[in-house]
Amino acid sequence: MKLIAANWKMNKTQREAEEYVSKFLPLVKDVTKTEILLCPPFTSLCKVSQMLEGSNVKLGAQNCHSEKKGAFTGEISTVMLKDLGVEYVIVGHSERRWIFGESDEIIHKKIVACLEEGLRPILCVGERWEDREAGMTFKVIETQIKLALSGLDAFVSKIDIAYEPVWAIGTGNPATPEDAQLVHRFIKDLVGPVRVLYGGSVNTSNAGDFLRMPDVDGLLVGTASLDPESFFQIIQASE
Ligand code: G2H
Repeated sequence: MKLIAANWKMNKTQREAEEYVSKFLPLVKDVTKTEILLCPPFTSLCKVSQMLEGSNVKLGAQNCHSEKKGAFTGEISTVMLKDLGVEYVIVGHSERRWIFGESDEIIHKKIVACLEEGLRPILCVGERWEDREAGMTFKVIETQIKLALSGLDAFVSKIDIAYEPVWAIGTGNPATPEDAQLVHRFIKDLVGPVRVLYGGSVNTSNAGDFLRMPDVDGLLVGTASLDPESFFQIIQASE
């Protein structure tokens, strides 16, 4: 089944999240062929989790720490996320890699922590513009995946991968569906049968074009997921 995921990033107060979910759930109630995921900020997880109970929409977190508990001020563990009803965790988003300095080693540990807790990681990978210009796209993707999934071959069915070219994120300048298709195929040839989502400036106009590609198994949507009507339209493109 295709997965259409909303990454709200650092947006929406608890009240705004509540308003969103109240509008969103009636819109998507008849969606049956697509898995729907909302990833609000940590501060709204509890409220959104309560509202999603018994619905066809799943809950995800945008990050986690790799340890289960302890002296890690400001961090949130997979145990805590599981306790809130979280099922998915976005791991290694390029904003975590490039703004917060997350290494492939840290990302690997987070993936292991998710799997240990029965949470489904969405591993994000993607090249920067300079990598693409240097013809390094596939090499960068391969390195990121090999390091993140080192020793985890047996768990590939419990992981999703999101291809998010860094230059396409929040820029209004998406990859072409054909470029995405090439990278998605490469990822599957490398990893085996894995669900691969595309992310990076997905909107209501281009979602269908991505989803028509044979190896695009879903979308990770940022900006266009902040409005419930727009996100619903993107989901409809997958139905
Ligand atoms: C990529 C994406 C969501 P946007 O980061 O993960 O954001 O759709 O705003 O480019």
